[in-house]
Amino acid sequence: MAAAGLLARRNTKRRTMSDELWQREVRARKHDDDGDNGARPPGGDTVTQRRTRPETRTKKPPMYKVILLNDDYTPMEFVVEILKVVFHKPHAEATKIMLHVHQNGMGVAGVFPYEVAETKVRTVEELARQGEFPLKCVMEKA
Ligand code: TYC
Repeated sequence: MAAAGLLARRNTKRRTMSDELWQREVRARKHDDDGDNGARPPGGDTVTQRRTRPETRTKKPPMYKVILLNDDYTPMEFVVEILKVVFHKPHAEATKIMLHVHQNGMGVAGVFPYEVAETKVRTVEELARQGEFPLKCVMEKA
């Protein structure tokens, strides 16, 4: 009870409107609690207004990492070419990623929405197949 009293007093102190205005607002809301913010068509019928905010933001698609795997047979130059052609990496970055994969066993070539990632994986494996190299590529949720 004492705590409620304290809270009530604090709330009173926080009011920015004058008491007179505050009471007027409270009275107005009592008579207009139908959620339509006071909207009244000329004919006297009540209209309902949507209370929820319309969905304006579009959800971002889930992203997938395309990961290159190391092997002992695919030539370094071939992997660099793959990174340049399929992943649009500049030469220096392609070389850096290839060396990372060579030294660490795997490395991220890029991050894409699901279907783009899937197409990249297929393209890499098709080019590797044509070159008769065992280069492998997988995708994983980012
Ligand atoms: N390890 C390979 C070699 O020494 C090069 C290589 C790098 C292969 C990256 C695959 O994803 C790879 N020729």
